[in-house]
Amino acid sequence: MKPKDIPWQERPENSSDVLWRYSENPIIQRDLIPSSNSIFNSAVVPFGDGFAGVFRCDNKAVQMNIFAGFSNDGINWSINHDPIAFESGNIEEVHVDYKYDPRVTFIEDRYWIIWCEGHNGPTIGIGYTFDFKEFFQNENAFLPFNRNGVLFPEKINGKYAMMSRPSDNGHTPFGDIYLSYSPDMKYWGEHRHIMSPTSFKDSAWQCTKIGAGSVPFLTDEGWLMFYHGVITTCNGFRYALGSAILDKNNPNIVKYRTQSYLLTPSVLYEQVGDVPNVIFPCATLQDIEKDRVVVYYGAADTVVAIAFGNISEVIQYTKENSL
Ligand code: BMA
Repeated sequence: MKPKDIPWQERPENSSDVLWRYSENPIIQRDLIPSSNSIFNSAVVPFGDGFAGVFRCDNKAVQMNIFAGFSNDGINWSINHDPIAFESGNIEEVHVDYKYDPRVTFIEDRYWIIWCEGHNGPTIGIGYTFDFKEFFQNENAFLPFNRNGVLFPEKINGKYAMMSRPSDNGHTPFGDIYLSYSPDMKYWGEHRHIMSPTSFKDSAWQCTKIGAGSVPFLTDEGWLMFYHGVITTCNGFRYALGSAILDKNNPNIVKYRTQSYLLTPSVLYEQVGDVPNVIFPCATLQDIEKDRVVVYYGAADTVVAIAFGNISEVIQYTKENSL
């Protein structure tokens, strides 16, 4: 696909941060559609002459669901007022209690949507669309409990590859990132461990649990992805963002992984909201030729924000500050 003009703003002169926030954040406010209590943890992709996305909008009864949206510039979004209605894909009957935290990955001819799906507890739901008008749902990938399903944008060694984070039925106080393969987006296996939380001593911001975040993209060093790491504080969890580079052919091999976070909740819209102190990356847009990446993240479980970086600097930082 031809790269679009992705959103961009130069790094502020007084900043030496590897990722820097957009000055007009948040780009999506909690009440962008009439029904919404909050809009956060959402995914975007290039689509047509602009961009499309799948957005987590919790309604005013605080029911979690996913909605399609569109944008010409990646910053100003219009989100459908009704949630995505899925037809049957490779499953007879679609039964879902709730849907949240979508990611979107384009492979071959279609956009795959992966989300956290309520099915006697959270697990990984799978759907696809060709046009963001009609949507089809497939069999769930895994048994409950699981979260943070992120599909790679290319088949690896001939198979679809997806990261996930086995969990519990509550606010999971543990969690490693795993990799699973599928020949057909229906049957998943060949499960491999990718990475664990760190020790408190080594890197405390990611010592409780970690989860895959944005869809990885290929660089000269391997797959670059942004993930979330969680610390348990005396006031609960705090979610920050780090980066990792995974081996191109065997992405269960972690080549580099940041000891320091790249972003931690430190501005008001990340620190204050329905759940304070959360940065939760779910997508990037990248322009490889211009060496630019934009990270889309949910802030404080309430709004959507973006941050910018130069891909080469993120790679260099990840290599030089790796655990
Ligand atoms: C996780 C998920 C995310 C949420 C985060 C912080 O368990 O539910 O959707 O952003 O907690 O509340």
